[in-house]
Amino acid sequence: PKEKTPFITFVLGGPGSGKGTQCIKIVETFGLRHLSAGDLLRREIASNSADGAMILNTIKEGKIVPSQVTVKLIQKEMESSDNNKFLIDGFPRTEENRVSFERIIGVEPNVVLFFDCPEEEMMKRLLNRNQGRVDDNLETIKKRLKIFEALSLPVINYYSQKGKLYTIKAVGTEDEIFEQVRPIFTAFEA
Ligand code: UP5
Ligand code: MG
Repeated sequence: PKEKTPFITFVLGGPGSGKGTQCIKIVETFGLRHLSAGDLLRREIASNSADGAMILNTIKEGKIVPSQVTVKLIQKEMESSDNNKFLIDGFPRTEENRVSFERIIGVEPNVVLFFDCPEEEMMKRLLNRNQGRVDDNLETIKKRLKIFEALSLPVINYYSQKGKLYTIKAVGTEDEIFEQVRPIFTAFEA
C-alpha cells in the first residue's frame, strides 16, 4: 500500500506490435517498473497455480482471461513494488478489463501508449519469433488479431477520447520506434 498516487502507463497494441520490446527500452531509459500482463499470466501457468489450466486454455485460444484474475496479479505486483511508476504492458485488452482495473485499483492511467502496426507486419514478426509460445501459430495468431480488433480497439478509442492516448507508428527499427516514445516520457519527467 502506497500513500502516493502511482504514475501509470498502459502499453497497448496488437499482438507482435512490439510492446514488450519497447517496454525494455523505456525501463532502461526512464526506470519504470514493467508489468507485462501476459508474462504474469504465463508465470501462473508455469507455477501450476489453481487458475493455471484455465489460463493456458484461454491463451491457446487467443481469448481474454477473466478480468478478476489478471487484475489481482497486477495488483499484487503493484502493492509489493517500491517503485510507484508502472508500465502495464498488454492490459487492459477489453472495456471490461479497463472498468475492472479502475474499480479494483481505483486509479486511471496517466499515459496510454498505442503501438500502431499493420496486421501483415505483426503476423510476420510473430511467426518468426520462435520462443515456443503456445499462441505463436498461424491459427491462434489469426484469433488474437480478431480479438484485438473487436475488443481492444474500443479501449484505445476510449483513451483517445479522454485525451490520454499517444499513438506510435510501430514500423521501422526498434530504435526508430523508441525515438517516438522517448519524448512522451521526457515531457512527464520535466
Ligand atoms: N520485433 C519487435 N520490434 C520489432 C521491430 N521494430 N522490427 C522488427 N521486429 C520487431 O515483439 C514481437 C516480435 O517482433 C519479437 O520477436 C520482436 O523481437 C520483434 P514483442 O515486443 O514481443 O511484441 P508484443 O507486442 O509484446 O507481442 P506479444 O506477442 O507479447 O503481444 P500479445 O499482446 O499478443 O501478447 P501478451 O503476452 O500481451 O498476451 C498473450 C495472451 O495472454 C493474450 O492473447 C491473451 O490470451 C492473454 N492475456 C489476457 O487474457 N489478458 C491480459 O490482460 C493479457 C494477456
Ligand atoms: Mg509482449
